[in-house]
Amino acid sequence: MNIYFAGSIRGGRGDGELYGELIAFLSQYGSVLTEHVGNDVLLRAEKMLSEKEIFSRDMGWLAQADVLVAEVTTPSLGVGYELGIAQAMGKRVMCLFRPGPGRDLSAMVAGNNLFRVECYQNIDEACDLIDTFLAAN
Ligand code: 6K6
Repeated sequence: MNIYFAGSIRGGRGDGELYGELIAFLSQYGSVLTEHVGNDVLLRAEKMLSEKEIFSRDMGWLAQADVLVAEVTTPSLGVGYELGIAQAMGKRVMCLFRPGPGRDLSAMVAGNNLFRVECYQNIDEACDLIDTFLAAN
């Protein structure tokens, strides 16, 4: 299975370590095409690429993906764009959101019946939700 993991980069890196843990868990199910999203060392190397190179490579990976798993707690324009494109491409999409004070998930995600949107509080809960989603393949 090819898995595209989406998480905030320029929207804010507050959950960067958590993305790394989710990617490590997802790797049990297949190949995670976007490992750099959860790894600040790999992400630094991305800065060598032009904006156009990043965009076309990521869109190519999204086309190859069987599933998109997005962590949407930190709002990100790039993640929102990837979600819309994944929907247009007919991909299975899961969005993971950690509710908390001052956090309000966009209705364009929360209200989209084509996405599996799940709330969680900790990594163990997130992994259980991923298990259920990917097992129902
Ligand atoms: C590194 C540090 C700052 O910028 C970079 C290089 N940028 C990117 N490298 C790889 N993927 C990217 C980059 N910018 C956006 N993306 C894609 O969009 C990823 O797949 C993320 O899921 C999403 C993040 O979007 P923003 O708007 O939060 O950056």
